[in-house]
This record gives sequence, C-alpha cells and structure tokens, in this order.
Amino acid sequence: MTGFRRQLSRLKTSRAGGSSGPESPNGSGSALGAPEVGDRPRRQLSGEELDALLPAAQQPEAQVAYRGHFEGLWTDRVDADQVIERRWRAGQLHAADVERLKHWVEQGYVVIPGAVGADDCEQIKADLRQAFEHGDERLHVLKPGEHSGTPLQPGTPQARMRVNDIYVFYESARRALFAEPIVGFLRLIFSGQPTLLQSLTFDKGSQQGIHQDTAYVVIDPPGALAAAWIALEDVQPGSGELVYYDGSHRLDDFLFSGEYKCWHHERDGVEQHDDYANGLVPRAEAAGLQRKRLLVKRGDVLIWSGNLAHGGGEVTDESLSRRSLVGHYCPEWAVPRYFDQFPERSVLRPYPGGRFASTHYDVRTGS
Ligand SMILES: O=C(O)CCC(=O)C(=O)O
Repeated sequence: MTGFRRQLSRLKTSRAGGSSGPESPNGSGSALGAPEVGDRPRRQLSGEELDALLPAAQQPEAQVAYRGHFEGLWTDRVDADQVIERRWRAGQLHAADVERLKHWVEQGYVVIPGAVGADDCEQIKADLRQAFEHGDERLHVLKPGEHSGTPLQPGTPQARMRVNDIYVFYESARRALFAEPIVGFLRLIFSGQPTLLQSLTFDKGSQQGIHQDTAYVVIDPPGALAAAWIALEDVQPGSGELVYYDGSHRLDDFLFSGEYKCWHHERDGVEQHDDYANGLVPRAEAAGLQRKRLLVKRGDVLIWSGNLAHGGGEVTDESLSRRSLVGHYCPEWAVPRYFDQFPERSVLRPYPGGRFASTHYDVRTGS
C-alpha cells in the first residue's frame, strides 16, 4: 500500500460511523434527484492531511501503465488503442465511438456537432440576460481576473463577466451540460457516470493564457478530468476563439516541486507557476503540435482532456461576443480535492446522465 493509500484508509477509518443524513431536496426542475452524501470526509482536513491525499506519481509495481507520470483515464494508458480494438471486436462500441475514441487518444479532444439543442442554448442566454438585468443574488459573478465571485446585482453589465456553476439553479444549463451526446462520450472515456464539478459562463473571449486544467483543477487521480465547451452562439473569427494544441495532452508532465501535477501557491510559489505557464506554448511548438482555433456553430461542443493545452485566443474585434458555457467533469470513481477540503461541498445531486456538485453553492438547497 502506498503512503497515500495508507493515509486515505486511516482517514476513512477515523470517519466511519459519522452521520451523513441527506437533507430534503429543494431544487427546481423535475429531473433533479435527491442529494447524495456518501461516506466521504465529514470534517475539514488540515493542510497537511490534504497534502497527504495528493496522488504521487505511479508506483513502479503498478499493474497498468499510463503514458505520463500520473494515473488518469483508461484512454491515457499505453495500451489504449488495444483496449479500443478489443472493445470493438467484443461489440461494445459503435463505429462512430471507435472513431471518436481514437481521435481522443491521439489528439486529446473531440468536437461533437449539434450536441446541445438550439432551444437550450437560447434558454441559457435568456436566463443569464434576465439574471444580469434583474439580479440573481444566488449566483456568484466574476469580473475579469477575479477568482471569487460576488452576488449578482440588478443592472450589472454582462460584457466580460463570468458566472460560476449556473447548473445549480438553471435547468437550461443542466439540460445542456448533461446533453446525451456529451455525457454519452464522457461515459465512454470515464468507464462510469460523469460528475459535473464546476462550470463557467463566458460572454466574451476570455483571452486566458494557454494552460492545462490539471494544473488547477485538482482530482485524484490527476488525469481523471475532462471539460466540455458549449458554443451558445456561432463563434466569429476575432471574438477570442478558444485555441488549443492538437495532441498536447501527451506532452511530458510538468512536475510542480518535482512531484505534483497541480500548482499550489504556497508550496510551489509564483516562479514555478510562471516557468510552467511560460513554457507550455514553447514546449507544444517544439513538439511540432498544431495550434487550432475553435470556430464552431451554436450547439457544437468541444470535449477536451484535462491535460490538453488550451486557452482564450486574442480578441481582435471588441464588438463581438463569444457566448459559451464550459463544464468540468470527473468520473464517479475519482475524487475532486474540494470534496476533502470542504466536506459540506461534497454532496452530489443526481441528474439524468450523471450527477453534479459545486464548490460555490449548496446543491441541497440551491443557495
Ligand atoms: O473559454 C475560454 O476562453 C477559456 C476556457 C478555459 O480555459 C477553461 O474553462 O478551462
């Protein structure tokens, strides 16, 4: 047993018997199920305990070999192509799934045209317009560069604002983020149900630097992470299109403090972060990877691996909007760090096609 697994089993044992009775659901939307509270940590862990839970690199005696230092999805295994082939021969996959999976394994993403209905895209935009106009203090809105939000007040200008986890409150967003083409593909790569962990809305191009989500969204195991970017309108050139490097999910792992997949401000410091962030594009270009721009239509979806290098392209026409909704998901068998950090935020709300949690709001009460 590794130190990490030992620590985990010790923590689980010390928590056994803790009360976990779910409160009565109070959400909107008939598709919502009662919240689930599993046998997960019930108290906030100290920084040391949390760090002890961070997954280390794979052990040499591991039965399954992954391409990088860390465990992830089966599609990150060195034998992923053979697994696809075997599952195809066994009749478990359709021809279209095989195509998509092969693309995913090689390139680190797939584009699914028309995955979300036009009505749902329009409803999300209408819900957001209404919220900005009349206010919705349940929602946390983020100004550019901010990481923690403030309640959305009436008359807030929408341009360049982002809103966290709107799926907790808006059925339109739940329908889109759990659209069958999205969760169907996630089920394939996750070998299980998806857990939606977080989402962000964008009104304009974010111009966010090129990054890999695994550096910031901490999951055990680190590679068990994917995101779905939903175009709420046709994407226009110059609007700050999403950009990404084909195949960059296979770049060598950057090891923060020589050991970790995720960046930790206190532990690793800003200098290491800058080394990582400034080095990513040169590393992708040195590897000859192609830089792509996502010019898709309303309802089309890009699903990318947590390791794919991506970001917001340059906005060259300020008059253009670039309305989108992006969700981050992990498999049901993986553990987001915020479940350990904020036990009260580890509640899962079932929804057809998966379940969701939120680090910003209480999914039991929608507050
Ligand atoms: O949509 C964008 O411009 C950036 C989105 C992104 O990088 C993310 O959500 O991880």
